[in-house]
Amino acid sequence: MQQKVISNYEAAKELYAQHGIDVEEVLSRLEKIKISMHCWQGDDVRGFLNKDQDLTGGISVTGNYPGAATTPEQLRADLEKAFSLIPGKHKVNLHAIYADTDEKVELDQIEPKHFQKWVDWSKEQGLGLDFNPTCFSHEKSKDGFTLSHSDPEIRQFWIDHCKASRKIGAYFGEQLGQTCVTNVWVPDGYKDVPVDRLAPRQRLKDALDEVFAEELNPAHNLDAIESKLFGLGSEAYVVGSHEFYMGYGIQNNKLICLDAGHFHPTEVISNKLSSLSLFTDGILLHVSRPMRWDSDHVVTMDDELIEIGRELVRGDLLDKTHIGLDFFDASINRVAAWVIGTRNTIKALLRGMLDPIEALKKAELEGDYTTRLALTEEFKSYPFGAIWDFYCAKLGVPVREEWLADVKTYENEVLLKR
Ligand code: RNT
Ligand code: ZN
Repeated sequence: MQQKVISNYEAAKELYAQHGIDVEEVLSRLEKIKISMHCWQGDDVRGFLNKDQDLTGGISVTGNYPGAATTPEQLRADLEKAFSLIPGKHKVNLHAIYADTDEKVELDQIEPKHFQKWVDWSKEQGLGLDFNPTCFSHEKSKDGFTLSHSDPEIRQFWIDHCKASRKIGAYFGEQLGQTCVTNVWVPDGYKDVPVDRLAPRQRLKDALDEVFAEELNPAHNLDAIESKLFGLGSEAYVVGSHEFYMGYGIQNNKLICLDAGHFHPTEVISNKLSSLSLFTDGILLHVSRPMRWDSDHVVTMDDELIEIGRELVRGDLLDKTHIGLDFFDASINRVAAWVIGTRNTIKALLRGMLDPIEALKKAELEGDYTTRLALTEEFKSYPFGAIWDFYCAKLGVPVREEWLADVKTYENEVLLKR
């Protein structure tokens, strides 16, 4: 390890120790946290099952940066490259359309065997897997409705797809010895103001009851449900709103997924974690970055990411929170997008752990808001970067922007040749 990285670390460690922060303990805690990296940044949410279908469901990927993965082998190679630049051991989040099979299989017929290559690879790489049914980009979802569709046949198709997905999740969990989170998100909604807001929600509720009817071993699979405020083409009404899923999740013991991009512009998920934690056994996060109409920009170290990190640490919520990422940007190198978003998310957790939490809580309890603000602000320029650099070096990944050269080489040698 570079001498400079070590000496900067030692100096920073001492500064933090003066506030009672045990940096070594922090780093060993950080190392245990797994981030679920979403496979779909690697190929613009295309997948391999219905390749010629357009991306639908009210989400959109813009940009035409070269090098997108077009085969499972390419996607896995890109994921490996990204993971080699990110400290720690993590998970990959798959969607059903990423099945790796030569069979022409319909979504309601998918089975664990169609994902065996992903399982074998994950074992070999020491990774966990999470899963999602894909209720979009399909002939049967083209009018914007799936689980809440008014046509019972179409509804049944999506119910069967979600049921099949949970079984695949359970298989992942059992095979890899770590719980898989299977997250249900459906795009269902109306472009314009509906007459009947209730009936689709009633249908969604009933459909979910069917999807979740079979008990699965929670050590293998945990179910999550994800709400949204609006999508492209569902501006006026989304069936699966936040209230809908919050109610459903609490009543039925499901993980509630909070996507950072799925709320009103000034509404933040960091302020929801504490409340939800009091009423649920677990939470799933889709760490993302909303911008105007888009909910899925690459995660940067913005105020909200810092606040999410703080909340998870301060509320002691890391054990009950599953941290996933959700963004897709096709205007930059896709491997870099993963590396930037994932490193930032881990770094935000580190920053949260390096705050003088006890002193801040004490000041707040005593009504000393001056100290609270002063300490908070001073700590923003404490040398967390030196701790981060050491952590990266210790776990054998590039320090600071060194990783970029590696991505550029990969781009020239692999991505641009596709
Ligand atoms: C869409 C949801 C959902 C998707 C992925 C691809 O708004 O956030 O999580 O982004 O399932
Ligand atoms: Zn999401």
